[in-house]
Amino acid sequence: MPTSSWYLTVALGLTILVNPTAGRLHADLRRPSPKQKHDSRRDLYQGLGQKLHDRSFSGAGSCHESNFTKIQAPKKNIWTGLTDPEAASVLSWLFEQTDLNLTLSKDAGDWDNTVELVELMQPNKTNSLHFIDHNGKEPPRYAHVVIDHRATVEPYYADILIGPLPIVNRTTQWQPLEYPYTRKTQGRIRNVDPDDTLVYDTWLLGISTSVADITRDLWNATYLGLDNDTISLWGIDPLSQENGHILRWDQFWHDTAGDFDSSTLLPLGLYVHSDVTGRDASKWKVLGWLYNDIFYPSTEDFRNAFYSPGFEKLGANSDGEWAHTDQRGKVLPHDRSYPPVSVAPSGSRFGVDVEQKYVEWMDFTFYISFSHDVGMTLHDIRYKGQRILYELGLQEALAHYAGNDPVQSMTSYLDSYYGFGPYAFELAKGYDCPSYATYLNSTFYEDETTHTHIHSICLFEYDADYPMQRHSSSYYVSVTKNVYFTVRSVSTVGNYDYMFSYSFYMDGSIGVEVRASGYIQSAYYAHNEDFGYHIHDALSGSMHDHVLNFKADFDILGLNNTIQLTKQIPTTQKFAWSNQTRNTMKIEHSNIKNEDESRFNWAANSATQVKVLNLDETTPYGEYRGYRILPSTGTIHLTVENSTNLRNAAQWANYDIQVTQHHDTEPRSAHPKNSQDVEDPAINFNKFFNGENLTQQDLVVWLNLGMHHVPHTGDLPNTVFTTAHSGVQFMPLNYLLGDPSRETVNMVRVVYDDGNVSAVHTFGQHDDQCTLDFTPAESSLWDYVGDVVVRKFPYDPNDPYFDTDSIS
Ligand SMILES: *[C@@H]1O[C@H](CO)[C@@H](O)[C@H](O)[C@H]1NC(C)=O
Ligand SMILES: *[C@@H]1O[C@H](CO)[C@@H](O)[C@H](O)[C@H]1NC(C)=O
Ligand SMILES: *[C@@H]1O[C@H](CO)[C@@H](O)[C@H](O)[C@H]1NC(C)=O
Ligand SMILES: *[C@@H]1O[C@H](CO)[C@@H](O)[C@H](O)[C@H]1NC(C)=O
Ligand SMILES: *[C@@H]1O[C@H](CO)[C@@H](O)[C@H](O)[C@H]1NC(C)=O
Ligand SMILES: *[C@@H]1O[C@H](CO)[C@@H](O)[C@H](O)[C@H]1NC(C)=O
Ligand SMILES: *[C@@H]1O[C@H](CO)[C@@H](O)[C@H](O)[C@H]1NC(C)=O
Ligand SMILES: *[C@@H]1O[C@H](CO)[C@@H](O)[C@H](O)[C@H]1NC(C)=O
Ligand SMILES: *[C@@H]1O[C@H](CO)[C@@H](O)[C@H](O)[C@H]1NC(C)=O
Ligand SMILES: *[C@@H]1O[C@H](CO)[C@@H](O)[C@H](O)[C@H]1NC(C)=O
Ligand SMILES: *[C@@H]1O[C@H](CO)[C@@H](O)[C@H](O)[C@H]1NC(C)=O
Ligand SMILES: *[C@@H]1O[C@H](CO)[C@@H](O)[C@H](O)[C@H]1NC(C)=O
Ligand SMILES: [Cu+2]
Repeated sequence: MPTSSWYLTVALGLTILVNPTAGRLHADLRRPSPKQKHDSRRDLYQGLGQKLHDRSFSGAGSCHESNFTKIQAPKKNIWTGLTDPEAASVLSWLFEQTDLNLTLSKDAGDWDNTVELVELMQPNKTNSLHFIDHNGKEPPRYAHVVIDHRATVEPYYADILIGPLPIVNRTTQWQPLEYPYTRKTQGRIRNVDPDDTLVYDTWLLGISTSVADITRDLWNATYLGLDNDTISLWGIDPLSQENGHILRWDQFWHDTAGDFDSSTLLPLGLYVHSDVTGRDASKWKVLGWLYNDIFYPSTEDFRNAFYSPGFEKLGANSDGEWAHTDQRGKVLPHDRSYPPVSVAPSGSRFGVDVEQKYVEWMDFTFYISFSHDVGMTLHDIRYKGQRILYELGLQEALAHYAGNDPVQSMTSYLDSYYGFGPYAFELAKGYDCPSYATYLNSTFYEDETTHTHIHSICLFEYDADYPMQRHSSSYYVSVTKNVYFTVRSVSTVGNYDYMFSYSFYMDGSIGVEVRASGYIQSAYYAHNEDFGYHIHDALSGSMHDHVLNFKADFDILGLNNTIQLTKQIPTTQKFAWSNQTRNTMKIEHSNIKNEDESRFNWAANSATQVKVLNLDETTPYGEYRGYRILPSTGTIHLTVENSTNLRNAAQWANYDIQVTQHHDTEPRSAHPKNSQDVEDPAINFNKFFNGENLTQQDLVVWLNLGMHHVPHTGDLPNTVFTTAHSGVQFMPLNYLLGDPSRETVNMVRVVYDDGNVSAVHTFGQHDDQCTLDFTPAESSLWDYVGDVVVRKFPYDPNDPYFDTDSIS
């Protein structure tokens, strides 16, 4: 752990890059300019920019990394979670309801009812706008509770609502939560996989024990439930639902042999099929085996074939350095020296209300919420005081695999089932985000406790490695720094790490990006060259599509918005000034009128601009004001048509862009339990499209990010964020009368003549000099922690941390 510090003298102002290995860096960057009259801020659009707050950020005059400025949110954050006492009161009330017949999670077995989730029900937009825009009263608060009903032969999940809060013992009642779902079933969704972990384990152990002689022969390994087992048996999740049957396909995998999470790289190519319909395990059946692309309808058939002459035994995938992420190979030139790092010499240049999770950076403001299913969501995103987006956040992430083997072919993870909230762990300072970033905690509910993931959301400014503007001429050069602001969280759902970044720019644009890293789920390489590359001994980089759906509820200068498409098209026409026809191009505008035409893809050759406009708001030149949506780093929709795995569970995945009229009854494009009933899921996104008017209406744009992932040797040991990324941008289009980034002082104009500089305009940037104490970030990683668990039932408000022994 490095302990030394570097001191450097810098001019106050921005986040700057320093190279600590360069030792002391004396930075006398700016010559005083003759006159600095150019720093008056003015709004580019009359009447647009009511300032929300007087910005008096700390940091001026001092030179040290410091915390954000503490500010007070203009309104309460009505989207953030329940308070500790609220959650505790809901739980204690729930356990008093005899009709729910609940058992504490820690005491519960497979045949008990448990509380799976207690969370704030996000308020309806209609009610919220009343509060945030019209000084109306705060929307009523309800708790959304999910009960896992397993004390029955037909297990199901029940979404229920409890409220309004606070709980009043005599009058509070629970009601089924039904209105956000397209399928009306009293909030009930069947549970095809009722968490009978022990029962399933016993079942799989029985199977693997029955072929222990074969696994020993093939791999010198057995799965017998002993400490020295070196293989395991697992497969598709959730289980397959066919004609009323619940079916498993499982494969043998080598266990990791080292300290790394490499098991998804170690498939062994022997698959077993079983029917596990119903909760009576004595009725379950093995339906067959698959090895080397040959199907054997029974264990006996497989055994007979295995011991017959000529049976072909295939190779194995085994753990090793190739599957481990630590440094290996020769150290590259200069690589042991400290690489450049970014520091914030004036401290953080933004304001945060930590309690309300409200953030203010330059002319942007927004609220943050965090939920079990989808992790971080941003709310009421405003620019220059005007809302741009009511809500921006992840809805669901799909990883749809394919292959000639049943485990790959039948795998389509819908990750909100596991939740992005529980897997958003602490960020590694100096690696996931700059060390000077502001870190916020996130909390989520599990087993009558609230878990806190410390420092799992980060906020930071960064100076891009390219300026946002420049121009040089024979007599001056003008250049503007590209300083942007990012809010980020990372969720590791199983083998994969998704990094979500929302970025805000000086030109008024907003970026949404997702990156993927972690271990791929690989396949055994046997006769499957059509479904992936051969990447190691007997390993296929199993092809799959990642599709991540985002909700972007735009409100451009009010609720009434219209989607206009502006197409660039080739044309042949004559003009007044010539009798010759000319082959050239022009633009053509069209509006999306209704939901019958509102599902589409990015045009080939990027020929079509997609814009959210307010047709009642024009510039003085008569152009509609709005924001454009554009892909920034490649986006996709699902390759598979009418997926056999998904049926109706992810109909949002089929197009790049889909637009609907906003309804309080359609807050989400997916339900986390859609995988439990793929034919008739709780939310079938197709049902959102019923021809409704989209002209000057409250619109929601549903956007897909993602990538077609065909892992290659470069995905070993881990997929890398550099290329596994996807993003969209929202940019002001005819929204203001000019580029708002002219307001920043972090620009320079150097005036010269014949090679002689006559003026350096720095527009009132700090010219102070100071010494920065830079301590490498690694030291703080010794403080890295996991969950902090607060028990809510039984609840003791005076001793909220008594359960700290369960810090994991
Ligand atoms: C920021 O605040 C935290 C606690 O409020 C404190 O521990 C930390 O030292 C502060 N960091 C800086 C750089 O001021
Ligand atoms: C409801 O009433 C019961 C019995 O009077 C009491 O023990 C409990 O604390 C009350 N619950 C709440 C949430 O007020
Ligand atoms: C309540 O749940 C228990 C298991 O926790 C079960 O044995 C019992 O039958 C259930 N009672 C009712 C009325 O469903
Ligand atoms: C089989 O596995 C055992 C236990 O892991 C090991 O001691 C032995 O060397 C292995 N045999 C072969 C042939 O690899
Ligand atoms: C695994 O452990 C069991 C029980 O302790 C023992 O009988 C067996 O020999 C061990 N197998 C190997 C390969 O070490
Ligand atoms: C995060 O949680 C830790 C531990 O509970 C607490 O000390 C810290 O103040 C929290 N930070 C924020 C920003 O809420
Ligand atoms: C939005 O349009 C509706 C009619 O569809 C109209 O009643 C309402 O006044 C409009 N709102 C604004 C802010 O213009
Ligand atoms: C086009 O042709 C007509 C007829 O020859 C001629 O009168 C006219 O001037 C021409 N126009 C131009 C722009 O050349
Ligand atoms: C999707 O596939 C199923 C099963 O083959 C079929 O019944 C259904 O009609 C298909 N739907 C569409 C829209 O093609
Ligand atoms: C939210 O909107 C739905 C659909 O209009 C309605 O059923 C529900 O009662 C509303 N909830 C509240 C708290 O107003
Ligand atoms: C759609 O709504 C707009 C705004 O309210 C209205 O002007 C237009 O007539 C409506 N279109 C149809 C087809 O009803
Ligand atoms: C630029 O500076 C040089 C060297 O001092 C001088 O000779 C030259 O005249 C200057 N040119 C102008 C345009 O001032
Ligand atoms: Cu992938």
